[in-house]
Amino acid sequence: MGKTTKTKFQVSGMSCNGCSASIGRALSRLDGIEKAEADFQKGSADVSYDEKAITKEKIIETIENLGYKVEGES
Ligand SMILES: [Cu+2]
Repeated sequence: MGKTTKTKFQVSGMSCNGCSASIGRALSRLDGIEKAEADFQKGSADVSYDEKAITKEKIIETIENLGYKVEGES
């Protein structure tokens, strides 16, 4: 087991709870994701993941493949 990294991604393009739920669902399905929660009002997605099992690039790609845009992280 690697250590858990927690990143908050700034995501634009979410307009309702359905959007944030679909991001959370898609990320949760990936190996290496421990927890993924998006919030459309804040325009953010909090993701806890194992850096050895999944890359940040893969997380960003997954969000963007759904049609949203990752603007940054904090
Ligand atoms: Cu929506």
